[in-house]
Amino acid sequence: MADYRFSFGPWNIHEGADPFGPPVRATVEFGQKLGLYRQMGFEGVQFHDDDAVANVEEKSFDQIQKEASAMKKLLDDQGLVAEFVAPRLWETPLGVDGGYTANDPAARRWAIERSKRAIDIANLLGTNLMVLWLAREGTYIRESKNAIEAYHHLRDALNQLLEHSPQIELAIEPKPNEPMDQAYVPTIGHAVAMSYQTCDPRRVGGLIESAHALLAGLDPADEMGFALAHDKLWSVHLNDQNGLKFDQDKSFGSVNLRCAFNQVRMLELGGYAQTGRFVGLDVKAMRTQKVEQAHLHLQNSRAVFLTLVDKVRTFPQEIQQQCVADRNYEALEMAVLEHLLAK
Ligand code: GLO
Ligand code: MG
Repeated sequence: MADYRFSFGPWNIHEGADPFGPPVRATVEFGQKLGLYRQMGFEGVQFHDDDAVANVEEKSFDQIQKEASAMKKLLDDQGLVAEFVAPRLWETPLGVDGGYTANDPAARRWAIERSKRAIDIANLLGTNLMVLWLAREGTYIRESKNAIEAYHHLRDALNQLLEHSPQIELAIEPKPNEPMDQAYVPTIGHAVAMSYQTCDPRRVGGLIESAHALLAGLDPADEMGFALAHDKLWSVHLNDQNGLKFDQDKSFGSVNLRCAFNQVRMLELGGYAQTGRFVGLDVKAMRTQKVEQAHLHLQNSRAVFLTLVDKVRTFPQEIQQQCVADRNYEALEMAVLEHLLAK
């Protein structure tokens, strides 16, 4: 049976700042973070464009090429690979009203140009995957944009990115809110529908984050099932979320083990490990954590995932089939709970 491959991004080991307080931990240098990957059983590095090339907007193409190639060498030396590159469109002042869906045409042009550079970086890092978390594509008040036009702008942007590089694959990471009041493309259903509107639907898919699905009031396992049914689950950001509040990025399984079990079950049913795609963990350490232990949440999330793989594989098939045949879902539920509770 194929092994799962794990990934995370450098932002998943952070200094503990939140909207109400400054950093509380020293910065772990990038090189030190890279050293932790293999040690903790991770092989894939997720990048924002400016994680790979700092201040990317100020650099010439030559400079970008030089720095991205140097990053590729760093990865090679550590036996790591880049899983994806994501354009970080949400920090630049020009993107204050969104990028691809901004009302200002200059902002839309900027977003597309920056994303093309991110694709170039992905090519140089040796990955075909670009993730689009559409952070500021949406509205604070509905009257500020025309959603019909916005979705058309988004389709046009996706087309331009697909045309920029023949091998790039775009995985949209849906999220229903935060930082926006209402985000465009809030669910994987929206992302898949968007893919079919583009010039090359085979190269547009999705990344599902557990917390984002929960914030939309949806079950992450069923969101994954929808994407898998369309052959469009190209990455996951596993984590957990305690109710409808800010995006918490809690450790995988830490709030709802059964929900985590079902996400793993879905990946198993979909043969995800065999695709060679990564299990990404988009988790954050609590603000209270000391710097020396500010990576435990990643290690713990991976360990919970692997334990749940074992739980899925050892769930007695005959009981499951018998209960389904008898339509005895009460018995099935008890069997699941006993299996999860057993040592
Ligand atoms: C925020 C997102 C964010 C993205 C990352 C990659 O809610 O989950 O962490 O996954 O920027 O694009
Ligand atoms: Mg994410």
